[in-house]
Amino acid sequence: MHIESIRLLLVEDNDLDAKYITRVFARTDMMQATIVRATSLSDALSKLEVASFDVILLDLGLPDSNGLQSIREIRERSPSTPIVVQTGDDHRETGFQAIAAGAQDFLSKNDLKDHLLTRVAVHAILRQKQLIEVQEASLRDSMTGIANRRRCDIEFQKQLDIAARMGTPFCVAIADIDHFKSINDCGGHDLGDRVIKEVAQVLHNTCRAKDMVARIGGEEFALIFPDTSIDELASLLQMHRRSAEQLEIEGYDHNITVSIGATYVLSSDDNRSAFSRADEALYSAKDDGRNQCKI
Ligand code: GH3
Ligand code: MG
Ligand code: MG
Ligand code: MG
Ligand code: MG
Repeated sequence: MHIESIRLLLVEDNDLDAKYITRVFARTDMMQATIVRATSLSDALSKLEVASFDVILLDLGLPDSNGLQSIREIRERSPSTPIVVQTGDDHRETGFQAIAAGAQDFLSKNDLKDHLLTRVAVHAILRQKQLIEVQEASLRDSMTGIANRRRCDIEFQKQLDIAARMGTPFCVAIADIDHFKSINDCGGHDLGDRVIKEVAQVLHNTCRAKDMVARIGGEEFALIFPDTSIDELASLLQMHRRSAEQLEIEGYDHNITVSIGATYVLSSDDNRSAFSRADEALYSAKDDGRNQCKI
């Protein structure tokens, strides 16, 4: 069974309550909770300053703050960490006021025994998922859905390290759609966008599992070929070039072609030097008439 691991900030001034809650989490095998306890609002705020948590379990009666003010101050410091409030009595009214003030959920003292674990876990896990989604979106090109430049930079560095460590060969390339301006001129920006999406998809489908294609500019794509020798490279490039050439775009009767420039990555290279060599090769492919690959 996969055990979720969560980080909980327990804001509770009462030692007995804190001990009870800590014990409930220690006894479950449903999740692995790392609990950091704060005994006052100011303590909680300074802990939030230096660490991040998946969820905050907040007692509303604290020595330096009472009631909803604690929620507002925590929200200001940490706008998106979920807060589960413990209401001192089972008054729903306090709970709903807490939610209006910025909390996600509330538990009364009477609820703790049955619901503490699940409610805290649900909020923590949803938060973790949300963070993963945000992170993934930040590495994806929103128009085409493939990797973006940032993801490409990260992947390049990762593959450079692997190549250095394992002594494996490593190549990169840049593909650029030929005469793209005339596609835009002929069918408008919408057609242009459609072509970019189709080319992105076809390059993506042509990649082997270990390869990566990223959109790094308007109609420019970077390709990363890990563990690939210069001999293998030429045929991979041709496969990519042909896959674009074979595309059929509805409402556009001309061939779509790409030019590709590629290079072998040296251990002394960085991102910039490797891709600028690929770019030089790309220029030379354009100069020689386009729809071709150069190394
Ligand atoms: P070449 O064969 O030399 O590459 O010629 P080209 O016409 O493709 O020239 P270039 O690469 O300079 O043209 C890129 C054009 O792509 C310029 C810009 O107007 C257009 N463009 C950039 N981003 C987008 C986009 O997201 N959507 C559309 N439709 N057009 C874009
Ligand atoms: Mg309490
Ligand atoms: Mg208290
Ligand atoms: Mg172009
Ligand atoms: Mg271009």
